[in-house]
Order: sequence, then C-alpha cells, then structure tokens
Amino acid sequence: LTARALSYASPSALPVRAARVLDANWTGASTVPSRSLYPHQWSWDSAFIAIGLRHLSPLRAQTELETLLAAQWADGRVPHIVFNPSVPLDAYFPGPDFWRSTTAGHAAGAPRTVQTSGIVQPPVHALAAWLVHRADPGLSHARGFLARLYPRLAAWHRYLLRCRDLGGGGLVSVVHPWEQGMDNSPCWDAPLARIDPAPVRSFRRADLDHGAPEDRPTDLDYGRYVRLAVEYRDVRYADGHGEFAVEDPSFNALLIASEHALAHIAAELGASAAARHARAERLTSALVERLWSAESGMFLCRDVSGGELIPERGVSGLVPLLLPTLPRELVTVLVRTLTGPHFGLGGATRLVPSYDLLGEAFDPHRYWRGPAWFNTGWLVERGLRLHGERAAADALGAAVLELAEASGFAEYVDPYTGEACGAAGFGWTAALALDLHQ
Ligand code: 9YW
Repeated sequence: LTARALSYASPSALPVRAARVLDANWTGASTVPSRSLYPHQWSWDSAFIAIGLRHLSPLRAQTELETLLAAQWADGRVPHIVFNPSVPLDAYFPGPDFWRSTTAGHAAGAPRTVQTSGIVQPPVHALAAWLVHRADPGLSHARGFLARLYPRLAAWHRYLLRCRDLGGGGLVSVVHPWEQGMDNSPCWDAPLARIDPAPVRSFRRADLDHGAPEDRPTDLDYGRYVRLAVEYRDVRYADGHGEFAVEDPSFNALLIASEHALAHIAAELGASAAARHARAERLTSALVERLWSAESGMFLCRDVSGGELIPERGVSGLVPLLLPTLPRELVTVLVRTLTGPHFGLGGATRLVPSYDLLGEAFDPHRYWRGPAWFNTGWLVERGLRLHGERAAADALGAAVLELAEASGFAEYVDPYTGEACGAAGFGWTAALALDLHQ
C-alpha cells in the first residue's frame, strides 16, 4: 500500500473521522442523529449538525436547515421530528402512526406531504442559520438562503412567544420533557410525578433494541412521556390544556441567543435589527427575574403548574452563560458553580455533567441524569469564551475534541472517565467537534 492509501485506510485526524460520521448519517437532504437509535430528522440535532456541516459543505448545511423548516406547521411550530418515509414504522417509537400529524395536527396546520411529531425542541435554528450563512456568504446570497429562511424563523419564534407563554411572565414553557431535549433530567421528576403513566404494555420501546436499559430512561418515565404526548395529540396540539408546563433556562436562553441571531439576519437583509435585540433584552430580564436562584448559584427550572422553582441543578441552568448581556455578577457566580463541587469542571470532570455530581439522583451512565453531552459542552464553551473566560473555554474545547474522538463520537460519556455511552457515530458529537476544531 502507498502511504496515501494507508493514511486513508486508517485516518486518525479528527476532521476526517468526524466527516465520515456526518457522511454516514447523511440521507440526501438531512442528517440522522444516529443510524440505529434515531433514524429520522430531529430538530435541535439538525441545528447543531448544520453548525458543524458548514465547515464541510456549506450547501449541505443550508439544506439541512431548509429540510427541517420545510416541515414547519402553519401555526409556526417546528416539529421535533421529521419522519423519513422509507424507514420501517417499528424502527423508532413513537413513530408517525403515534403522532398522526396529518390528521390530529390538521387544525394547527401540519404539513400534508410529510409526517412529523407534534411537539417542539429548543430553538437553536436561527443561531445555526446565521453561523451557516457566515461560513459562505456568497453561496448563501446566491441561493437566497437567509431571505427564504427568515420568515420561517420569525414565525417559529412568534409561535413560541405567543402560544407558549403559559406562565404569563414572558418566558416560553415546554409541555413535554422531550421538548426541552434532556428527556429524563431529574429536573422533571417532580412535575412528572403528577402524571398518570400510560400502561407499559400499551407501547413498545424501540429504543431498547439499541440502547442498554440501564443507560436509558425507565419504563415509568416512558409511560409518562407517552401519556403526555397522547393528551397533547388528543386536543389536536392546541396549547394551554396540558398538565405539564415548565420554564426551562436552556430552552429560553437558546431562544434569546436565536433572537439576537435573527436580529443579525434582519440587518443582513436590510431590515431593522433593533426590535429583535430589544426583545432579546426583555427575555433576558425575564429569565433572570423568573429563573435565577442566588441560593443555588445558577438558573433553575420553574414548574408552572406548581408555581415553584425546581430545586435540582441540571446543566440546563448553566446554558444561559451564552447570553451576551447577562449581568457580569451572574456570569461570575455561574463560572464558580460550573467549576465548583456540583459540576466539577476542570477538577473532577473535563466535560460538563448533565446533572449535579452531588445530587441525590446522580447516575454517571443514565442519559441526562449525570453523563456529559457534547452539545451542552459546546454551548458552555461558547458562553465562557464570550465572557472572556479564555482558559476555561480552551480547556473545555480541548476536552470536547479529545473525548469526542476517543469515544468514537459517542452520544454521551461518563463524566468522570470519559467512557463512551449510548449510540456511537452520533451526529451532533461529530459536528460540534468539527466546529471546535476550526
Ligand atoms: C427521543 C435525538 C434526540 C435528542 C434529544 C435526546 C434524545 C430521545 O435523542 O431524545 O427519542 O427523542 O434526549 O435531546 O434530540 O438525538
């Protein structure tokens, strides 16, 4: 073999290996999070994936977001899953036969030609669209990328702000743990405890065909996820009727970051950015007013039905670090919490754990109850860098790169040992490592 063929046969460079994962997960118009566990298009995965893909192919990155937004509902919601019709129905639960978007979602304006879920995921899309545009402004202008996406992104934010302010304090609520994206975080335990679980025998968990049961949410969790989703579907996805409503710091912080990005997009298109920056400011104030806990040294979730802050420290409460106008004293406290005993960054851990190392529910392997995830690592790295915490940002960025590659681009890792957990060849792990490598 020639040296070139050899290096091709066993590439060790991170960009090559990350590109291979993204190529293997590419379906022609979008990228799956995982070929085995998640064989459709997921909303916030696609945003993170586009952020990495822009370094590999700006065209594919634009297409990724366009495909997702083509499945937007007329009421503005961007569904959390866009189903691939060529994937067998039993490959993922709950599938299109469960969500029934084209019938149950009719009144809310679900698209007719593609099947989707009826819930949403965090609004990272405008931020992703702006970063994708900047990777190749020439191509973006030539294809009218921002001009076509802007009205859809604006409608998406409008849906959240008009239909999802269930607490009445100006923030957006999620109505299902899957919406916030950290499915079985201990932050949901109290509000979920009020939900009567659907019987275990009424559904089949396809996720257990691919994931170890001890790494996944429990059957009881799933029973409650199913109950909440069925109830939302049965009111035809009308908002304001459900038993579960939580204001989450990460979901709202991502909306604010995306609102700032939308302001940049508006300016690029020749429109005024002022109203959007002002709205982002108002949202930042509401976030601080409603979700900051001085006692916990971080943001917490608010249980809207119960009216209380939920006294659990999840990584979600650190994500607002990425907000440009967060008061400096809060930044200082957040960095102290991040590097202190609850998250251990730079000491016991190198990648941010998803939950309090000292929390009663901590489990280093069970999904969002302790393991470290690469998307939250990327978000916190961005926040640290934005606020001038350069050494901590450099160390976290280096850990993302090293652990992503060493784990085979795992879905998530043990926060102490870096041991790979969940699916291998995970889309956003590869994409965000590629982004930080640049
Ligand atoms: C599910 C696809 C999704 C992610 C979520 C993660 C998990 C389970 O997988 O959700 O069945 O949707 O918690 O954040 O978007 O990667």
